[in-house]
Amino acid sequence: PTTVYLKDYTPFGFTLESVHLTFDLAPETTRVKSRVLFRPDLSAPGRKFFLHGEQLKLLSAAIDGKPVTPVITPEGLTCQVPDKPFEWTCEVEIAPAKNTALEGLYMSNGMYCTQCEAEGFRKITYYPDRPDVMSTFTVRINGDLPVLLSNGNAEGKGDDWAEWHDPWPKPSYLFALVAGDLVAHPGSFTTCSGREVELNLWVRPGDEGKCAFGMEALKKSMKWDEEVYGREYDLDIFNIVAVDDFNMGAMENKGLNIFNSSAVLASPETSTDMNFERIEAIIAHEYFHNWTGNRITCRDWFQLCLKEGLTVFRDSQFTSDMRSAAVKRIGDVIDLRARQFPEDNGPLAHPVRPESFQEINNFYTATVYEKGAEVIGMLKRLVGDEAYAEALDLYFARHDGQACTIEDWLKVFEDVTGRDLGQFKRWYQQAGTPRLKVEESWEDGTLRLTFTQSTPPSAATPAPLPQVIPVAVGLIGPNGDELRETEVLEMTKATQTFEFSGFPTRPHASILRGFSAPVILERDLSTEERAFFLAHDTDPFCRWEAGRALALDTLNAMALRGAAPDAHYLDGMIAVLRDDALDPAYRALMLGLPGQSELAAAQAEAGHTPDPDAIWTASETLRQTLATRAGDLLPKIYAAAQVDDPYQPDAEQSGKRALAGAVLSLMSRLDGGTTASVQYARADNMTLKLSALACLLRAGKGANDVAAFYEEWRDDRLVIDKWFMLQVAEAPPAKAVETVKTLVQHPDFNWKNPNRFRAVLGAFTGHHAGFHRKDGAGYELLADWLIKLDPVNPQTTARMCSAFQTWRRYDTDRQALIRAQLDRIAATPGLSRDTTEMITRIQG
Ligand code: DPP
Ligand code: ZN
Repeated sequence: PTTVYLKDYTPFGFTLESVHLTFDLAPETTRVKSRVLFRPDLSAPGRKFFLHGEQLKLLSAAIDGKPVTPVITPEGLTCQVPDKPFEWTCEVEIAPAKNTALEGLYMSNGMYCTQCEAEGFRKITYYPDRPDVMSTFTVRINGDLPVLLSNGNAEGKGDDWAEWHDPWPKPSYLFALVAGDLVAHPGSFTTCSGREVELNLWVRPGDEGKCAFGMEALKKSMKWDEEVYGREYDLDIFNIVAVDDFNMGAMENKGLNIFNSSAVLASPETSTDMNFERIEAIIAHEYFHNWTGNRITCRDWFQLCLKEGLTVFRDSQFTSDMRSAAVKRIGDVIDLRARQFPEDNGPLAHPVRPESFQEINNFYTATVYEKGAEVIGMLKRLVGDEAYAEALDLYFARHDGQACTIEDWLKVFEDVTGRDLGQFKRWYQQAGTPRLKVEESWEDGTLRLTFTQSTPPSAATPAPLPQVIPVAVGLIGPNGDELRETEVLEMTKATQTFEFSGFPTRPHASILRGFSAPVILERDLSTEERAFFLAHDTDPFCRWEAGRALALDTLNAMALRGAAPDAHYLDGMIAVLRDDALDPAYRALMLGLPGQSELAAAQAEAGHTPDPDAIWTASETLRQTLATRAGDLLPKIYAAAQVDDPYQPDAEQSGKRALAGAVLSLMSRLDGGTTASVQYARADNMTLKLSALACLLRAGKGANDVAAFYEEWRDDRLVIDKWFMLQVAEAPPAKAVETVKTLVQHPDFNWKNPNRFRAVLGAFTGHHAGFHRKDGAGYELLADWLIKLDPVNPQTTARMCSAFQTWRRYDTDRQALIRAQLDRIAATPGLSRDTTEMITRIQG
């Protein structure tokens, strides 16, 4: 496979004046005609007329009406073209019904749909399929189907055709087409300048009742982007379509967003509070792309974080405004540590802006998205809110309609603030999570904090240099009072000391408030000191973090040395449980334990070899001990956290249900599931149903309810995904492999559907002790399924390979077992480029 490098970027050498496409839809023989006006850029002498195209049957091609015979390779075609503007026409045939990879034009439940990001358009027709080539599109769809959609505004339609025109120049990855038997949930939005926009959420008949929440989320997003970023919508119509077979969450195609149905359809009976929150965020995310991604796009795919980091940052601001900022921040940190840290500290480590790739689909990663968003958060913290707003205004004004780079992005901040962001740019260029060590000293009324940063070298970044690290620090007195305003220390060197003077007694330093930088903080604190922060820190993140650190320490001591559960942790949690003044959602987060994979990472970081069974046992023991200690307290808190009002998926009610769920899971360890049974029987919403069913399964009592649940919901794909997922997640470690082996025999295990595949195999890779079974049966099972899925859907296969990325953490026996599976996958004849690249990188 060939490797593409950032440094090799060259412009296309032709401008596209316009694009006309005509689709004659048929499942196995769709015809696509294209007519494109090319104008050669005469100042680009080395220009080469190369059009991408894969798996296409070329029927005819012509330049200015004269037939031509291009040279065709598996990647595309080349052709002699004139040194003056010309019209390229061609016709190809494709087979959407045979497209199981779900890239390009494919079919899902009898409906035609597309996914073109990153490089799917080349499976639709021959075209310069690169994000820096932008043009206006006019699309004619011929097909005998009730609904025919494409980007932009509707130009006309008849019984079996429709025409669409998108006036905004766009790259091909934002092209979309949808055709099928769909119904609309309609809505409308009046923009800040008074334009009426028609809104539609298109779904399959039967799903009409699951649209209202998504539609409201869309309107809120449109309003928020006007108010906070000054961004107005720019077409007469905005369509969202729900699709069951989709590799990702959703896609921001201009004026025609396509969503995985799991990321848009919701109702109280079928969706959990977490589903609702995620849907609200994804709708916002895709909508926000209209400006950060579509109006201003990426010059090449190395710049993916330009649109994704910024858009994730924007959607997290939106969620913070709609719900609780503290809860959102903590949730984001949990997610970053669970998904991005392992990537950044293993064989798949890459910079936020990678410098090479073989398959770009493999770089839609937590590093590009979530670390990319963290980098923007740091930038905002460093320059301040006002300068951030000014820089964004300049970014939109200066680059509207362009395909840009990280250099363009940083330049607007430099121009607005006069700062040199040369060193800050390393956040985009260097892989690896910086370790930030802090040492404290106290003398004559002065507290000195000495920070030392170091980033472990990786294949992607063999010699990391010091980065700019904003460290938010607060100082707290012995009673918990704030002694001074939180200050953002700006660390730029490898080692740096900051002084705080004039205190009669030694203050407590609350460090990395709000998780002000995506680093691993190394700080030797006594258990007493952590307990102090857990009780007194006024920064919600640091307070939560203190509890987390206590949990981590005690779990590691239990797993590694057979220690008893730490009293400070238990006392601290009892105090949290009792503290009615705390937001229930926050209390629920406090009660959560670090993930078992996170514990394994922490042990490996400290030079130990993690034992998945010991980690599982320690986690169970600690939960059981906390439940016993809390005892009588639990039913009272559970009762207080009940919601009497009709179900709403808002922050307030969700927070109460989250707390009730956390408490129920403790109670079930004492009452054997009695309370959970009652909750399960009474629940009128999926959040309460699922939290109860999980407790019953853990108590070994859920078999009948699981069977009844299936009968009740067998016609609802999204609920059945949950049914599969829950059984895997709640299986005891020794039974996880067998549970998966049984579930894949189920007639509803449609493994070609990415959601269903992930519900079973994805949940399995998240079951730390089950997946890492000592005899390697888990590794073999996953490898079997990856080998089976790869020829059908390389993208989803490649993504799931990352379950193996942490293999060097474990003992030599497990390493050998995993290595054998990696070798077996790598040796599979015809393995896709996607999976080959992932496995090769993981092998290291
Ligand atoms: N561009 C898409 C998104 O992140 C990727 N599927 O929203
Ligand atoms: Zn995105």
